[in-house]
Amino acid sequence: MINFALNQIYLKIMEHPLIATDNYVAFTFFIGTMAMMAAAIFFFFEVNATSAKWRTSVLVSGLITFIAAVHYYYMRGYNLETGESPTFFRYVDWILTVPLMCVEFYLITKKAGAKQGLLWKLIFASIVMLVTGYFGETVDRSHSVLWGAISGAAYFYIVYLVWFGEVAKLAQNAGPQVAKATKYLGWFVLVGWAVYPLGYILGTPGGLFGLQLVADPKAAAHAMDIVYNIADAINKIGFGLVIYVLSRSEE
Ligand SMILES: *C/C=C(C)/C=C/C=C(C)/C=C/C1=C(C)CCCC1(C)C
Repeated sequence: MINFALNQIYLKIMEHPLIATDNYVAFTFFIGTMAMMAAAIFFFFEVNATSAKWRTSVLVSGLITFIAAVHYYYMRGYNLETGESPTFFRYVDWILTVPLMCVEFYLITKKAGAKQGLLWKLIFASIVMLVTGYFGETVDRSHSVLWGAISGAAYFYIVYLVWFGEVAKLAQNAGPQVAKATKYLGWFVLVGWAVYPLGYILGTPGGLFGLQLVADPKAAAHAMDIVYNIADAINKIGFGLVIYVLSRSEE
């Protein structure tokens, strides 16, 4: 059954044009697809062996990587066939997966009394961050600095909640294991997620504040895709693994 499914996936992948060995963009899309698929399968299979207390958290880790795997599979083909950045589908992926990553903060601090209000704050901030970022990257490129700044403010609000705000305080009361996991997740948000604004700057024509990092717009778009692809794999799988370790560290 699984063998058959994997075979079908393999055949589907092989329908697409071959990846040239120097095509790093398509290559990172390919590796991204595989990594996300493997991670999703791992988390899904582990759900049953997880104590009831953490089951939803591990399931959400599986959903995050599964949603990403489907998008990466699509983006890989899109990029190979058109040579373009699949910006729209990248943002569709983010708008589904980033709020789910925020849900993880709520789930692990719920036992310490996290209220639904916190969940909505995190989800709302992540949606503002992504929608304004999308505007700056596509619809209204001439104001990409302004949109980037609004998006950045929403991003820092999430960082604030996780490091100093409600999430941090609740995590302290939820026991040492949850506190430790929240610290690790906090580092992902602070450092891992900061890579995206960097990609945004790399991809913005003319760069930011007159700082032109990559002159050729095509090369800039490629650089942005590679940066986003590597960051996605590290952030989504890493996030899931922190949750997984937490689920195994407490009885
Ligand atoms: C799995 C995908 C993740 C964790 C994506 C996260 C994306 C961001 C943190 C994006 C942030 C942005 C800014 C802070 C400013 C410029 C626009 C964005 C959307 C790239």
